[in-house]
Amino acid sequence: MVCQFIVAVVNNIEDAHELIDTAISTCLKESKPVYISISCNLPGIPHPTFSREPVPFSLSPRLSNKMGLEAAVEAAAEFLNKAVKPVMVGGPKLRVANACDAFVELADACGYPFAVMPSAKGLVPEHKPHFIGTFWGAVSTAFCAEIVESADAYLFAGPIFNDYSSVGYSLLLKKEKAIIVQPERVVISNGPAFGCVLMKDFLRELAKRLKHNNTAYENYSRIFVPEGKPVKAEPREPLRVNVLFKHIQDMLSGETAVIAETGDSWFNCQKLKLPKGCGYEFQMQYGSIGWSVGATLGYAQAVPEKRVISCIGDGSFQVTAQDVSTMLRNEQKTIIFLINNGGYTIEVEIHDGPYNVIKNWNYTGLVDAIHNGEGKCWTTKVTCEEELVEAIQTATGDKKDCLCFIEVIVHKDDTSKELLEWGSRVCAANGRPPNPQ
Ligand SMILES: Cc1ncc(C[n+]2csc(CCOP(=O)(O)OP(=O)(O)O)c2C)c(N)n1
Ligand SMILES: *[C@@H]1O[C@H](CO)[C@@H](O)[C@H](O)[C@H]1NC(C)=O
Ligand SMILES: *[C@@H]1O[C@H](CO)[C@@H](O)[C@H](O)[C@H]1NC(C)=O
Ligand SMILES: *[C@@H]1O[C@H](CO)[C@@H](O)[C@H](O)[C@H]1NC(C)=O
Ligand SMILES: [Mg+2]
Repeated sequence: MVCQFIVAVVNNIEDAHELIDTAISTCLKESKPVYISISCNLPGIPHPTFSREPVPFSLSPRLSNKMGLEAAVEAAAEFLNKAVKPVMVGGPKLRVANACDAFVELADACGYPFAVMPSAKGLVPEHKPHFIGTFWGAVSTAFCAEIVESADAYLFAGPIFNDYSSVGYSLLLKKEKAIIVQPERVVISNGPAFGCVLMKDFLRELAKRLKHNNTAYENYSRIFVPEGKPVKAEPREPLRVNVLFKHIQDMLSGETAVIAETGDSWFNCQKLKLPKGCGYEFQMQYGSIGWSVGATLGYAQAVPEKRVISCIGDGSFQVTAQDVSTMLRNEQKTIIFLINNGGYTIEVEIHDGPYNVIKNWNYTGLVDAIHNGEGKCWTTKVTCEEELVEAIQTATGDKKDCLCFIEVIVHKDDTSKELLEWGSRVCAANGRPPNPQ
């Protein structure tokens, strides 16, 4: 059992050095967060365990067990090389396993079509011809679930199957058909498991051993029909969400990054096609609303060369709105689309009740008040496509050096079709009878 993060509590100067070094090396080795708590009266005290000059620090790299790796690759190659139409699916743990590149190299080498689980969007390039979109059961990209679920073998790299990613436990997958690759473990066809095998090493070695097989991709190409376009809006017709996202799609490039908040934005942003180099972040494991405002602040600070485009629902924004203040203080030039549908629409589709309606705020008024004449900020409200187009032109033109906050007013029941389907299935799973004791 590997814990999710470690906490170092430094209460004595004597063990400070060891606790801090252990925490930092764990952070680097595991690619996981660590928390270091230090009593406030300790930092000023000199202590001989801290040398004046920094001592060079190096970490021994993690290594796969050679025999285990060989056995796992052998078994996986045998299993996949006899499959008729194999596919690959990337999961969110590709990131902590530092295996995103190895995953793509394997996909390139074997010719299998590849997809991502929703929480892995952004970890692999989408402009590759063999990329077939998001595998998310009944709410997958069109033609993706059909190809994955009908395959006779699939390799999942770093998946997390939970109620949300499995659409209320409704995926049609069979363990017998799967190779599940976790950061340090490989399980083949619900049978042999190989431990101490690093995902990155496994995928790289497997790439050398797989026969090229593009049957599933050819099948996909034969049946593929491009998706429809939103119905054209009438002049000054109230703005529809599908029209909004058509315009957001057109803003994306290698110089942008998308941050998607929990809510209907999960589904609308998931459908965006990311051009080469376009960043993408969202958070499905906990789905904590309000996450995106802080994530927007952090991303813009860490990656100043990209313009962040954030899609945030009104309900979520109310949780962490004050982070806009720090964005302005740090002169960030993010574009925030505040999608005001008057409530917790995603929750309405899971379980409706009067508590899903929230107090309406004057969101642009709030941001203007935070701005208070200090820093570069531009806000506007849009209610139709004409106003949206003008706002986007301004945000990417005259106001490209400003934080641009665009409040988009839409109907409370204007949702993606994916949310309706996903909500019904999650609702059914949430309402299932408890297991007998
Ligand atoms: C911290 C936290 N509180 C409550 C929830 C439950 N919850 C999930 S989505 C949601 C509403 C999101 O509303 P909004 O941001 O307006 O999105 P949309 O209307 O587009 O669905 C709530 C309350 C949660 N996920 N996290
Ligand atoms: C895929 O693999 C199957 C099983 O080995 C084989 O019959 C088929 O010809 C391969 N297809 C392609 C296009 O390589
Ligand atoms: C895809 O190709 C394989 C091999 O030719 C075939 O068995 C299968 O039925 C085809 N069609 C689909 C939709 O999978
Ligand atoms: C909302 O705030 C804007 C911008 O600060 C302001 O112009 C507008 O009058 C406010 N709306 C209402 C209804 O008070
Ligand atoms: Mg909302």
